[in-house]
Amino acid sequence: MIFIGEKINGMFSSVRKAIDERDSKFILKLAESQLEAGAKYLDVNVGASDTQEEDMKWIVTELHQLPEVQLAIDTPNPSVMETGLKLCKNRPILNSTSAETEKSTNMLPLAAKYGAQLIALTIGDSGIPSGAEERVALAAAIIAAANDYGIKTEDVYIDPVLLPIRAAQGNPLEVLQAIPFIKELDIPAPKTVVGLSNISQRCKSRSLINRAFLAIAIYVGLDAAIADVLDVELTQLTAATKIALNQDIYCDSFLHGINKLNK
Ligand code: THG
Repeated sequence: MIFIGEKINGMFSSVRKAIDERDSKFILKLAESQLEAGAKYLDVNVGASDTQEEDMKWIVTELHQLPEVQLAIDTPNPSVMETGLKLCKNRPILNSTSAETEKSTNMLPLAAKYGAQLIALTIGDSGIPSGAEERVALAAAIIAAANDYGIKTEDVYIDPVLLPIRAAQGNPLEVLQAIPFIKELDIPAPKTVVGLSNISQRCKSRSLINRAFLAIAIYVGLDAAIADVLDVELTQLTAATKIALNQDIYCDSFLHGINKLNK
């Protein structure tokens, strides 16, 4: 499982405050703790304020105090996106484009120009589809469009749009059913990703819902998750799930680790 740490997001009031106050110490600590907890990439979303361009410039520059850091620049604004991508020293991820005409026209050239990997949502000009089949069809269209810009299929992460279970009870199952078909669309396969914490927004027992979904998603072939990597049991669950699926032939040491944790 490729983890993309979700915490550098203006949606969190503490992060919003740190961005406004240019508190680089807070941001760097949050970045480092996510990397230590197993994040390969950090999602960076400064929100949609009047200062978003300057905010993106500041935060991406500060995050490079960690020289190896790999960022997923998360904004719907093409100009803010370019500002972020331009400052990335290590290969970035563009988060996100979609199958919407305007999104592909604006975002795909940026991914190509900066050699970025791509997260693409299965949203079309008529919105977010309700079913798995339409998600797969939109994923196919996205891959074809990305390939036209010279972006390789294996550099595309298809995001089948996980919604809060409170708002759309049938959504998670449609997402799970779409994943294996998306993986079949090309050889080599595209990758798949979800915004995991979306599912439990405005729910109690959030981490439990996140974990339950992730275990099943691993079974159907999910490659990556934008997730709360500071939830230790969530990241441990990926190893435990691999054991359950017989995907880890050297599981003894991990089982031993679990025993220790449970003491
Ligand atoms: N797909 C892609 N990118 C994404 C998402 C996605 N980026 C953003 C989001 N979804 C994934 N990241 C988060 C980050 C935080 C939360 C959910 C998803 C979250 N935040 C708390 C809340 O809303 O309750 C904030 C609470 C607080 O203020 O402290 O749950 O799907 N490609």
